[in-house]
Amino acid sequence: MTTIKEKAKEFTKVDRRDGKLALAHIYVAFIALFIGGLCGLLQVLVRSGKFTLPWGIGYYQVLTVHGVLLGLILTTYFILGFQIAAMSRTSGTFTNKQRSLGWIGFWIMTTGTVAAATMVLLNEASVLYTFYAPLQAHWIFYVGMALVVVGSWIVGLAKIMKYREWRKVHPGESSPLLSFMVIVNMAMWIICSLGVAVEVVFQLIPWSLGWVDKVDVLLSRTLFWYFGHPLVYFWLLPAYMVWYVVIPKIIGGKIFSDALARLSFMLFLLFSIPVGFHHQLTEPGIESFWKFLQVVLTMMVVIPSLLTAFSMFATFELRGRQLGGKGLFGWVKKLPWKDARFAVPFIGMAAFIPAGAGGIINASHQMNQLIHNTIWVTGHFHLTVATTVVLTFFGASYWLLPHLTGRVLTKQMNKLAIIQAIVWTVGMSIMSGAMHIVGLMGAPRRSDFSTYGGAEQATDWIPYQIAQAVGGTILFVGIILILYIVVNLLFFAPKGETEFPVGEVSENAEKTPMWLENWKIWLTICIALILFAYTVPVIDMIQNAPPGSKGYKFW
Ligand code: HAS
Ligand code: CU
Repeated sequence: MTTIKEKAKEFTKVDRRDGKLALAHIYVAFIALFIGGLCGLLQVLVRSGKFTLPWGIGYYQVLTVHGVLLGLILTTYFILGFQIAAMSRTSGTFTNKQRSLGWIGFWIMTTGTVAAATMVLLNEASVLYTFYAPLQAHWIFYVGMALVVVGSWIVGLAKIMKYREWRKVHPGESSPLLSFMVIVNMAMWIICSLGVAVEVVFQLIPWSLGWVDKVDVLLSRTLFWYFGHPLVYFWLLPAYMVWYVVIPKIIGGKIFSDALARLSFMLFLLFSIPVGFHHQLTEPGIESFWKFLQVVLTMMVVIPSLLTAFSMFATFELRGRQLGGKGLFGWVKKLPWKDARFAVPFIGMAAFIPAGAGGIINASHQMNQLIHNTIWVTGHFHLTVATTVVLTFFGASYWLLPHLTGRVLTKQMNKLAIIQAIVWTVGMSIMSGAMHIVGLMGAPRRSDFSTYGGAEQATDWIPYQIAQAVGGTILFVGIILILYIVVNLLFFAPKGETEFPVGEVSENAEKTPMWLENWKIWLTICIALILFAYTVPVIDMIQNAPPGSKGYKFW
């Protein structure tokens, strides 16, 4: 029987057909980055008070395009593409049947994306990326969103089939770490997106078609956040895959512990779903006990991030000392700072320290009263998803794209990639910093420019809004730079072979216990926790539901 190590060697070169499927997803992701990024620039300019949108384009229309394309489309497509490459690399080439499923899913998603985007562009769906009821979009927007979800399930099914096939051929062995992580990531996505699918199919579509005139707002938001919180971990886990599995190889070190990595992924699966109420702490109609319970579970989901921080530091320190780093911090200097594949995701990791701290503030019930619905929250998620996750995805693109296209990253592009990350960091620090501060001063999120009739408090916000515009403009320069590098890697970089780096586990690590991969146990606990956190409050919501709300179109 071939060992995992030998297997991994066999697949350093991507199967062209798998590569094409992965690339198709990645193309859509970067097109979304371009359009979504442009909208971001327009927003910060509008909010500075110095710019008005031309041709009757609405602020909320632009904000919807920005949120949907960057939060939902860029992320989902990049992740699915990355996962396809990761499965193909660590578990072997997809079978024709699995790959066909992948393509079917891709086209369903893409049809949905185009349908939803068209409705937003026609100004029929300016409901933002959370599509909160009672704002009501055109039904085609909701159908489009449903298709994106269904398509992603089919792509996920292809990966699950691949994983099962590997396990069948290798009974009694732990699956390749990266494949295992892909499956946890997908399981989380499938379980949580059931919530938004129920919301869209049973509540929003019939209501927007006029089959029913009222919608239960609280229930719809609860279903949304049952999905919306694990959604953010669906974005984060692929970044963690890069940190745990790829970065050790890039720096020439070893994975600190296979078991610890698996444990942290399983903890994410358990604790990232039953916590949606931390987005609804200020909403009436949910008894405080259930909010408290979900806040406790939210604090539990911090643990696997702390495990990750510990294990990344350990990997870095071990490698730095191996290279001769002395003293308490001498090893830091030994890390490959000039290699964009390491330096760019590292900035992402560093950003996660303040980003995560902000998250803990948000989740604390009392402090949430201060920041909820202020632009502090926008500052928080631009550090988490738009810095930690996105910079890790950019860093991964520098080997993933050439790996898939049969090209290499040149020295100049590597340099430009580091400049890109610095531009991003500067722009984001200014923009997100201003958002955090002015959020504490009460400035609202999801809001067009207004002086509120010259109210003193509102005038105090304006300098920060100008700072946001400065930061946002610098970020847009960052978007141009990354797109330049991406186009180079896709079409112009010199031909050659680039490896998909997959680290080996340290010899000192304990052997991975098999129970870490016992899906029966984990899925049972996962479902039990969801039922525990949601059953009573949801029954309560349905039984004591107010009459419901008609739809509103404020744009
Ligand atoms: Fe959050 C709102 C709580 C993490 C994204 N969050 C949002 C929204 C988004 C988002 C998009 O409880 C807005 C949704 C909307 O539109 O309304 N969040 C948390 C908590 C965490 C957290 C407790 N969020 C994330 C991540 C996201 C994300 C990750 C995307 C990827 N968030 C909230 C709450 C709200 C919220 C409330 C609602 C607010 C409201 O009222 O509306 C935690 O998971 C964070 C734990 C992380 C840490 C950091 C560990 C550090 C690590 C770095 C290691 C680095 C190393 C390198 C070793 C404690 C792993 C060394 C570096 C050196 C510099 C030396
Ligand atoms: Cu959350």
